[in-house]
Amino acid sequence: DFVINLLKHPTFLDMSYTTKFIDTTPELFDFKQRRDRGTKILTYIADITVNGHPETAGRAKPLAEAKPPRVPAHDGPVKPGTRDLLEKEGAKAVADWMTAQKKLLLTDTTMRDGHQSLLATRMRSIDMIKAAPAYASNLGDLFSVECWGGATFDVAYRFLQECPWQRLRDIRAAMPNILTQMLLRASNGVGYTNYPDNVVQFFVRQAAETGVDVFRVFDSLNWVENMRVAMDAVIESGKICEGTICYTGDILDPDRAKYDLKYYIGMAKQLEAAGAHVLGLKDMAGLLKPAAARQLIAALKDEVGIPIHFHTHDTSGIAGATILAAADAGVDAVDAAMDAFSGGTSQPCLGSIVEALAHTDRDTGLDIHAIRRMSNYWEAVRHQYAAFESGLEAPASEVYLHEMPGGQFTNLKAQARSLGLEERWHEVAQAYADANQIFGDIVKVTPSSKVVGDMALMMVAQGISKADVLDPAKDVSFPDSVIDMMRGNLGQPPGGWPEKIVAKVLKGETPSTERPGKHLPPVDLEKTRKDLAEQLGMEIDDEDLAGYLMYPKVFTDYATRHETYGPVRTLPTPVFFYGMEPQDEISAEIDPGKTLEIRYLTFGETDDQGEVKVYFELNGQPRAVRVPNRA
Ligand code: BTN
Ligand code: 3PY
Ligand code: ZN
Repeated sequence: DFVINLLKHPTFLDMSYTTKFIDTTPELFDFKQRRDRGTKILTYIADITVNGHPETAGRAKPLAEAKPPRVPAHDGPVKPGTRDLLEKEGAKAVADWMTAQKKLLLTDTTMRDGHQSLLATRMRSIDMIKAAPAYASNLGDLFSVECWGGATFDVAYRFLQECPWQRLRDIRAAMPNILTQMLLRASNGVGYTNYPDNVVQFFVRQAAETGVDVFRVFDSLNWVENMRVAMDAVIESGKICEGTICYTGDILDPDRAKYDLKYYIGMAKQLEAAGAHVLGLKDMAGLLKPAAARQLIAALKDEVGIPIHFHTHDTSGIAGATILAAADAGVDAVDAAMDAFSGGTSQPCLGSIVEALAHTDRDTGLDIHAIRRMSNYWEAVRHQYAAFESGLEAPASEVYLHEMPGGQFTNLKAQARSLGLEERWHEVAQAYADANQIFGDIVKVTPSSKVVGDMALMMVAQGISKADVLDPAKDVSFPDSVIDMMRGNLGQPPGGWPEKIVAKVLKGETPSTERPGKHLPPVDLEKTRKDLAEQLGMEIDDEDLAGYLMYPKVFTDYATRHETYGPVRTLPTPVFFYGMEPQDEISAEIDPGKTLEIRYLTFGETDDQGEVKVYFELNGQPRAVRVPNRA
């Protein structure tokens, strides 16, 4: 390629060529377009093998004797499931069917919240797509599989170098009978900020088309006004709209009267009136206690006509009891994670819920053997991600103090570590609770939880107390995310933002109290597509465009790296994170039916350019690639 570029170059053609020319004309090396995918993938493996993966450096390693994940046998027939009902009879029919079931319905969250809450969202698509056919054959009685949205979207592009849309499309194709489910942050899409209405609509339409069946839609301040655009878009797409309440506080505690039973019933009615097919109850931190669940679920069942789907986290260790209380009180569906991805900051244990309800009138009807076999697969998968374990070592009642979402917990702990505050974690927890009170006691879930986390870290790092923050005479410089939230850019919490803190943060600037999307001008989608296509020199389809609209820089960085490294999503997880050992051989299916057989041989000396030559066999042919030695 280099030679061809050189020969075709005008300078060479007109004979003004000198050797210096090669050094001063970097575009000669611009043969990315022409490099085949095999070479690109070898370049990636070579780089990781020589230099290591930056994200696993210095972290725990999978045990050498760990067994590779084996997908359970799945040669039985794929029985019609909830997805078939949606396709044939529509969203309302699914909701009515849910209400009519005596059994407790179950959603498996392993492919989304499970790994988001335990492994910093790092599970790769290949590990999910391999499992999907076994779900289709063996676990066709699940209500749904949560496998998309939340933090998984940007982590896929940003850290895993893969396309989240392709993940969704492949899971959908391999698991045609079970509803796929996503978590959508309403006007915040799958990002951390409010987007213009037409961006939210475009994103929802595309997600529905690529393969999402159930959209769990929530707002990070429980502001229904800010959920309508997303909810309407879901309803219009024909998919299932799960309008969702985020649970915070404690309905049994008279000191937390802001979020009492009346508050939740009021919100549930608003969501039902807004057209939700299902009512989601999202307890993102795991704060709903068993006795409170009994009251809340019973009251909601009395007051709304749509089925209720409950989601919680087991940070406290007591979430299983809450699930059973909710089941007793008549909840229609609950979320759980496969055993190996359950507990702690994740969801409670799916297999144990199935066992606990067996032979009762809420018997789930799920096959416990199939669950155990599936969980054995997930157990082996989890071992491959040892570098991302960030463990809560034991249940923690401290969650009732700080109220951090399970999905944020490990992330905030990592941020605290990077600021040198890991030893002071309990102070961070207290500061998080204080920051919540400073903002008037708000719902804390992405993105509002991130703002509270930023504030808490700032307070601990700088030794600033809640009293300091509230003292008008004391100068405090606030994190940007706090300023943004006080401006009204995430929306309004119940009762509005406390005036004093708004005045202090904004120094007299007037905040907005209107729906942020009302004032964001629509994005010119076709112009954006055209500009991006020019910038990247590639075609931009609707999925790419939707990804770019959510995360412009994350998307363009991904696309640029993709040009260099190719379809690395097809690599086995250990190779993706650790490279290969001499004589290792792997296969990577880069297209259906097109498989690369890759054997790694060795690498050479580092040359005076700081590069090493790395030797492989690709489909039996010797191949070498050069990569920089940064090790
Ligand atoms: C929350 O803030 O409530 C959830 C946060 C989840 C953040 C994920 S974790 C990995 C990745 N890295 C980030 O900085 N954000 C996402
Ligand atoms: C997310 O938005 O990613 C969450 O998991 C919130 O709980
Ligand atoms: Zn969750």
